[in-house]
Amino acid sequence: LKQGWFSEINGLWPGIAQSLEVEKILYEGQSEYQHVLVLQTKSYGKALVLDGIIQCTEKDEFSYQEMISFLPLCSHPNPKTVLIVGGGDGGVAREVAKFPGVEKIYQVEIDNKVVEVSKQFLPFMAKGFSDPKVNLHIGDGFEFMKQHNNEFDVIITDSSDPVGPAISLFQEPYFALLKKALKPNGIVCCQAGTVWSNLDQVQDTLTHCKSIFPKVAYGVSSVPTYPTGQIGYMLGSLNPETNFNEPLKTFSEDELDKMELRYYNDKIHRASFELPRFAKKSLKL
Ligand code: AAT
Repeated sequence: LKQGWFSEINGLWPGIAQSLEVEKILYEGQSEYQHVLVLQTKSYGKALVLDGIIQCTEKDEFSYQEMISFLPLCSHPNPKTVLIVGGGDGGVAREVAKFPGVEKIYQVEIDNKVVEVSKQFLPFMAKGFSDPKVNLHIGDGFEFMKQHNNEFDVIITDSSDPVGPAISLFQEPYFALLKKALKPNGIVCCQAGTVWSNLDQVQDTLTHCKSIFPKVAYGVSSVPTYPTGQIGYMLGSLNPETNFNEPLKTFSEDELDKMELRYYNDKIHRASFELPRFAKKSLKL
């Protein structure tokens, strides 16, 4: 930490780094898989950092966790069984548990240390784990997927960026395994990087997804503490009739308030798939 600032310096986004002023280091340690850091920041609350990359901050995590959950859930006619890959902080489990009709939530996270540290320092997200619908399994998402067939309506890959333990979750064999693990007409949604810093990566993920799923879409939402202030979501459906642009499930203002949604609504859902011209052209969407 240079003069009390954390900078997210990484080869995935060369020459540019987000910085957060740090008031206190709450936790620092090395797990079996990665370096784990929890910071008390000056303006964004608590922050979870893995291998030097910001995973979430208290102030803006809801944008990512709500969108990666509600974009696929609202695009599926009746999601009952959901799998989350990654998401060791518990934030996505917290969001999926809110969705009416979801009966069972399975989660596979590789690093138990992330779960423990989140339970201790980030309870506003880790509370997701205490929902009785959630069954957490510690293990590698890629290996887990090999053992499951025809089981899930929706699979959400809330994974770290394609370095370290998450590399396999961005390659084509993973998308083939996702298809196998889904029930008929199942839907997937994966963290997919942004068009400003990682257009090539988004293009690759899109190509993999397209080769497996008859219907795909790529949406974005704004998350100030992710590189370039946004994050993308790659969606795939086994049902060629799926129209990701038009949510099948919409909620009233009252329902959104009760579910404590602070980012997502049906208008944001539709808008998230509207891409700037340069991105639309290079992704051929
Ligand atoms: N919800 C917060 C955002 C994350 S967390 C990503 C999680 O994926 C981490 O807990 C990490 O331990 C887990 N993970 C990484 N690889 C695997 C794997 N192979 N199997 C299961 N879990 C895995 C994502 C932040 C995105 C950052 C954008 N720059």
